[in-house]
Amino acid sequence: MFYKERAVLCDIIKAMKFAHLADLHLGRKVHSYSMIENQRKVLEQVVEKVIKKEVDAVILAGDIYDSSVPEAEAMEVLNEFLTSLRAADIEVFMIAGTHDNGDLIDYGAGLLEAMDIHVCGRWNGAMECIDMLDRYGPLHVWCLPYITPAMINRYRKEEDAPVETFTDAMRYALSTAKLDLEERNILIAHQYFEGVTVIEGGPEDYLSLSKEAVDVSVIQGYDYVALGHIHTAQAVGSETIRYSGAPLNYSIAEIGMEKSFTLLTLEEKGTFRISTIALTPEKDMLQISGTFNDLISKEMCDQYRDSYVNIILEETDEIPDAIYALKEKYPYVMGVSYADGRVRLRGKTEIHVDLKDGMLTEVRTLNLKAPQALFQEFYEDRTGEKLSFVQSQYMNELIAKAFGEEK
Ligand SMILES: [Mn+2]
Repeated sequence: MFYKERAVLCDIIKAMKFAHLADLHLGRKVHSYSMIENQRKVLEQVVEKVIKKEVDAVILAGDIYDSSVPEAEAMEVLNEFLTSLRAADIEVFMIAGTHDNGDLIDYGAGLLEAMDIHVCGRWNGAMECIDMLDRYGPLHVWCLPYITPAMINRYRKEEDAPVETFTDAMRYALSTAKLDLEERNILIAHQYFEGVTVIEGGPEDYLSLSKEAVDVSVIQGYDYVALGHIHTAQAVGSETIRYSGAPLNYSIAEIGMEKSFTLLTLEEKGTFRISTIALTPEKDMLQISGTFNDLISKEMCDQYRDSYVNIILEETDEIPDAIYALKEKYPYVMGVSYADGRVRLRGKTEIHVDLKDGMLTEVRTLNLKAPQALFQEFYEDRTGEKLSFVQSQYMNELIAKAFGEEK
């Protein structure tokens, strides 16, 4: 058993107040634009708000970084955030998510622990618990980093059958926590639970999520469950099992959605208060539309130049090189498409697909190659192999279907 046990005599005269955040994705690039300044600013806003709300502890429920090899500036932003929280005497609980490298999150864990920053990057065979105390008695915070069946099996005992599904993995992980149901318990985790709302075309990888689905009924006995992984704030199964959502929008599909963090006050066992605190991004993500001439007008450019914009062109005819002209006016253009949703492929058109976000970001006419030939080249570039006969036949069918009469 690997336990971290510690009694914290924290502010014994009042109820504990937690701010629950997740999915910071520090270092995230959206359509190749760095989000780091926006992230720095939104975390400054979080610090301001948690101080004002007299929060005792901040929970970061995974996906701290966007990458398992975060860039220096992403680490710098996390460092600034943690330092500001500690300067305000706020404790921190932090677990690793799907995007994080657990070993990296665990780096310096012992030193951070001494600073009241509790990190849990790796599954070590049993749930870790940090014990706290307030005027209502003991409060146990259980930390579970993102787990997969393979990670669980690595640590399971000889006599245990290997777990196969994510639900079984979660059930097993939770079984290692010796819960005292008379006392208050918080769980921090980063998994995908069945029944949550995921935005189509949003930041989460839809396909891999469905393989990871966990049945929410495996969670029993916790007074609050602080989840990460799904970027839209929501409760799942019960009011006290919640995703805080990400603090910023990270995809076009999320445009117009409000971002927030969750504020939790735990009083005596069974009594709690939950609210959400809205966050305002320094640089907004917006959708703007108009004719090409509207869009390049001074008024529109002045208004939206500093925002991340998804542009909808209200034109029936194609404007050659529209994206380049628009990129000059709007430095943070995330995508350009036509209002009728059709991709113009008159003649032979080169298509650029930003695969990271799985979205079509550019269409430009170069009178070069047919889509079939372009896909062939793209496939070869990515895999180093040529399409097989069956594969190219399949692609031809798909392309014929997608582009229909304009083929
Ligand atoms: Mn995430």
